[in-house]
Amino acid sequence: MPHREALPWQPYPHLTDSERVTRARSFRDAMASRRSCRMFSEDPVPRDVIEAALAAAGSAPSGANRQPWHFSVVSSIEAKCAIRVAAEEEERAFYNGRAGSEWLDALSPLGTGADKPFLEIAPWLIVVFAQRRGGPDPDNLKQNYYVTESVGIACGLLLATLHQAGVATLVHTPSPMRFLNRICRRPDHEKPAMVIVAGHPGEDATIPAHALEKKSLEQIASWL
Ligand code: IYR
Repeated sequence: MPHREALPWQPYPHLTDSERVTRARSFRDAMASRRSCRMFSEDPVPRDVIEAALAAAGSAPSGANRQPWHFSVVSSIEAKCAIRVAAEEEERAFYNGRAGSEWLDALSPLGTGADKPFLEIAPWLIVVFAQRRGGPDPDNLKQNYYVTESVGIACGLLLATLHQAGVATLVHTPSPMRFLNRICRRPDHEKPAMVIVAGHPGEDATIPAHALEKKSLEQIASWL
């Protein structure tokens, strides 16, 4: 029989509806000020901040509670440099044609290109791996479920926590990114999902105006 003990629901702190609205709006406003940062400084961010953000990510709901994620936290200059070199090689192929013109047109308002100095400059790179299979016995790994969705939710919580802590982030997705398994020494059944770059913005940091164009509530939601 599976382990199926049930514990009483632990009530959330009591709030009035008006307090709920206030708190929801305040979190909305905090998150609305998050911007993707592409120019970082070398200024350090305490490891305790990263640990707390990873713990928040690890609290995410996941398919069958399998928690199908692994976070390789990179701060050594050697590993950051190896990631930069390998990522830029893929990005050069991407921007020199592999992406296709429609994709490159979509990216042009962001002003991105193949050079990724931030991969070496920012103090932390969190390489997120999605575990297609997992479990306690490495010789008998079990299928995981809704892996992409679960990892996406965990990464959202990670980004939200870092933003709350006043740390700038970028979701970086070199394509293809299998080289990350080699550098981070992760097994083949783990698929790299994204690199979350974390640090403080550089003095030269800018935001593409395009990034401020957010869809309205009417555009993103319908009520039935
Ligand atoms: N991986 C590339 C391209 C890129 C793709 C998307 I979709 C973006 O939103 C941003 C960039 C890069 O990092 O430049």
